[in-house]
Amino acid sequence: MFDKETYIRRRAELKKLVGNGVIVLFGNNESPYNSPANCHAPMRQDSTFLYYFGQHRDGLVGVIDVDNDTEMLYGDDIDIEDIVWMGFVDSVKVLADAVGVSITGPMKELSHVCHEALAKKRTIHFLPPYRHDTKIQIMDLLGIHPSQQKDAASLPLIHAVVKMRSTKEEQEIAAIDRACNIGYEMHTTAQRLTKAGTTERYVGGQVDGIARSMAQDTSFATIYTQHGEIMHGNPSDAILQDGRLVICDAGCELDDYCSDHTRTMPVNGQFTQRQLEIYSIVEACHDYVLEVAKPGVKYKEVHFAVCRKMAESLKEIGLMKGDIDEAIAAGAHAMFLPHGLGHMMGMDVHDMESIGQIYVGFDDETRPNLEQFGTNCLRMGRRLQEGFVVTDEPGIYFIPHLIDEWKANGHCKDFLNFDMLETYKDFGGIRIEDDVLITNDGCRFLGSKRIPYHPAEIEEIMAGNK
Ligand SMILES: [Mn+2]
Repeated sequence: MFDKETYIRRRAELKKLVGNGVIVLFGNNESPYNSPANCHAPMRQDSTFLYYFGQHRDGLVGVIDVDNDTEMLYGDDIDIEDIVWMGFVDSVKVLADAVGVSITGPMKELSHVCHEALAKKRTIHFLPPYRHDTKIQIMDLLGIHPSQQKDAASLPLIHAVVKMRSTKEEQEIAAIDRACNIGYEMHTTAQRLTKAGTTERYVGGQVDGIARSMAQDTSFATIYTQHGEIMHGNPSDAILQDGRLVICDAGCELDDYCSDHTRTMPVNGQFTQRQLEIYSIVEACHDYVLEVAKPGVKYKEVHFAVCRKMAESLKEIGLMKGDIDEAIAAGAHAMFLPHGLGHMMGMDVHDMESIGQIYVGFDDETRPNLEQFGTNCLRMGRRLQEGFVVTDEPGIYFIPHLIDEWKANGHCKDFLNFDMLETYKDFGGIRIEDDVLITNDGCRFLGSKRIPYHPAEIEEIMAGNK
């Protein structure tokens, strides 16, 4: 949590941007796992609530009355039974004071505030909810059915929050740098434990353990799999096999900020020539982003510059053919790279995704392409600005079902060598991912420690894995 002034300043700025009405920001509640008392731990607070109200306790709602220039924090104080089971928790008044809010009240007062505002036909701004308990809360408070809440969410509030959270403050960048250094510990642990005979689940669990012991938690469900061609392949009971590649895509949350890195390594610690050939293309694409990403450039353009570079290299080794510009226009590269180059990152690993990707990654000038396979997965397309944090995560995957489907219907047959693709069906996939800060004249990787990703470095750190 930052100092009181941070939250006071942010709420003042939000008031200016939204202009009028009543802003209601819902904190999260505990999330039951398999019974009301057995909840996911640690509790995950809503990021936007944290951004403006800083407090981690469950059951809080922040209200900013723009017209009357007042700010309130609502929540019920805990009772002695809660204290017996969970220990003492500061009163809502104390929590509010720590973030510069002077008016507090129990939850029933919030419903009076909402009903009064509704009766006076004032605008009540809220963000699209993503948890079902919050949807019920909004229905009770504002009378809007959950199926209509996404459409009823406030566009002025959405735009204001996205504008503010997209540009990271110095103290936020410092937090992400620290989170990335824990990411270094997570990934080098995976690199040291990966060897034939152990299981995906074992290594994945150790990686999670680092996040939980050195940070708050993982920032998403860890991906650690020999089936790198499955984008979100979580660890299974599969035994690591000599000769295969394994992808590790994992990050942590530390001081409420995320890391998100991916590394790909050979199970036995030594790349084969065939693996190295594909790996070197992904590595060059990953590094190329450092040369082209800077303020004023659209991230969509960076994505396509990477796709072009990748396609040229794939043509050199015979997997692609024909005119590269035509191949990219037809979407042939999505056979290998079916996702976007990256996404915003910050308090959420896919920053602000719950608010709506269309508002986070796109704007009036840069619209998404929802028609073309692969291109429709871009999460970030708009012009970069100083202070943005995005991921740089190119990959090359060989997805057997996709190869079969495109081969059967002849999709992009002028640009793909299906006979050669047939021989790569057992290859898996490769992705390399780092987190990038856009600076005033270019960009830099976040985190002071680089997780090994050049082939010689990976082979070196894995040399002792016996
Ligand atoms: Mn990512």
